[in-house]
Amino acid sequence: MTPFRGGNVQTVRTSPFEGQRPGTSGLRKKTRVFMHPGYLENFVQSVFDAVRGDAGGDFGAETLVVGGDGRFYNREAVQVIIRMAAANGFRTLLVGRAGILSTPAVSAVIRRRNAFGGLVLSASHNPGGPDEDFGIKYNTRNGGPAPESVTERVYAGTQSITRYLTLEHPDVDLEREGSVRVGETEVVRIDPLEDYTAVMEGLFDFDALREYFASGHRMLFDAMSAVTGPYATHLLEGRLGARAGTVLNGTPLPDFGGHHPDPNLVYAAELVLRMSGREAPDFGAACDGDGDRNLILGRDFFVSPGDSLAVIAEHARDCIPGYREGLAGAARSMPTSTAVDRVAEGLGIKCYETPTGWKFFGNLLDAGLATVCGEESFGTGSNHVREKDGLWAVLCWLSILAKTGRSVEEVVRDHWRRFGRSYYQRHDYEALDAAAADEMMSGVTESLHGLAGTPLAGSRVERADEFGYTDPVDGSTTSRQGVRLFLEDGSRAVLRLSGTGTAGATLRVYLERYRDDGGAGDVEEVLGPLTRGVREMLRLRERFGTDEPTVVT
Ligand code: G16
Repeated sequence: MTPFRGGNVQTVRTSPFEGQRPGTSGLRKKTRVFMHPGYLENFVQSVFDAVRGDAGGDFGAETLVVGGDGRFYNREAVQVIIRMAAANGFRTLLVGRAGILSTPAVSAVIRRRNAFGGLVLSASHNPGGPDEDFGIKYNTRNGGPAPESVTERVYAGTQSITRYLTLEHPDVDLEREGSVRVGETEVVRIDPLEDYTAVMEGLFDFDALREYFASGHRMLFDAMSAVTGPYATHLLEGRLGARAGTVLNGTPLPDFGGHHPDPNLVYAAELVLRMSGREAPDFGAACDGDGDRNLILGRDFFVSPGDSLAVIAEHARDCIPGYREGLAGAARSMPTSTAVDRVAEGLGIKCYETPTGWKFFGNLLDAGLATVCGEESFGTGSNHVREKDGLWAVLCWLSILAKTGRSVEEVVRDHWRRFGRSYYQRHDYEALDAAAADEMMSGVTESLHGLAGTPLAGSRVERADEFGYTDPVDGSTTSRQGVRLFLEDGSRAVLRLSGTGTAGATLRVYLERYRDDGGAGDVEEVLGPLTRGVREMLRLRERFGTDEPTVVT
């Protein structure tokens, strides 16, 4: 088999690097690790080798999509990939102009243009820069992140790689749109906004949203100096007529302006401040580095991701034309609040519970079992693409506000009155000593069988287990996806180690307590006993010197 065409293909000898196993969402490392000669090349070649069989042994009829969130090293990585994709024999390469494509836009391009797959260059919400983070992820033909069966093949490849293929070719000018030839491959630099905008137009009533802004409503959208800047400016200010200045930090910068492009209450503090007070706009939102996460705010009001998912599911059919047929089902990751479960029950549809990682929604969406899905990590999406989609969530909320005539806070309070409220928080303990964190998790896991009946947080543990998942579509199984403690009073605590960090270990503690009280309680108070109980049980202060989390969301 000779999978490559073209005359000047070079076969470069290489040897494996440690630690190229993709995590929750692709390979994420410090940028300097990626800049090490051969590091990116080894991974990309391992992806191509892992999926060449799915193309019938030859990429000669296939299209690959490439784009990233514009962070430091994005452009250089795109040039490396162009040469390697050409050497590996792809017929066509679709590259976002300036190397830019948001993560949901990559998914939209793959699906609309019937591509074989795509490479997304991003470390998502992690900071960017030479001393910060970089990442790469492979998406398959359905537009979604590769399932574990593929990522494990990629990893195996990285462990035995001996060569990668590239071409001698000067850098392609990424600033222009249009076609150029690299070897025998046609490289097409596309408008990063076109496919994504078309997908949004197919779902939302742009006239109704224009009317919302025309009638004087104001919003602020914080692009966090990351990839959604151009998308939001085009859609919100350009197409929907939101006033100029609606989009804050709208120019993608290689270091995100030195900020952490993670749309939560800590890192989007500037937006949170501007959304406070009686003069604040009606609606506030932010997206992360690569545009798949979202933060939703009202005036002096934060919508937790679990509530946002539940509210979108509740109103989709009545407020958004793309869902007027109703939802086939809903899905959430296991640690996500159970608020959406109650909406699903009310709608008479099924709600699936998956492991953390958007890739686990792919089969449910492909099989038509779920229409909307979401995660506590500020991710919401639907079957329109196979990634979570930050601006989609923003347009969902705008549609709900426009159609109901209610404020963000009113919409959420109505929801709590109808369904009750899942009081919810996630506590992150970042940059812990990895060995100590592993030891703690192993200890907890070993003690699970003896926990039932023990007192915790003024209640008692009813049952404790480690979450495992069997995919209802292909029967694949995934184990060790987090420890769950269910209390007799209906509260729940979940513990897991993050799969997206790049330094040490990050412990995530997810706390939830459901109350059918109209939502009037204070979240800190309602969760206080559970918070203290879990910290004591884990002996966090003793192990790590503090039991105060780095970030609370
Ligand atoms: C990724 C995944 C999400 C996951 C999140 C957090 O998001 O796509 O599915 O919920 O990481 O994962 P962890 O808790 O393992 O750190 P993103 O936005 O970083 O691509």
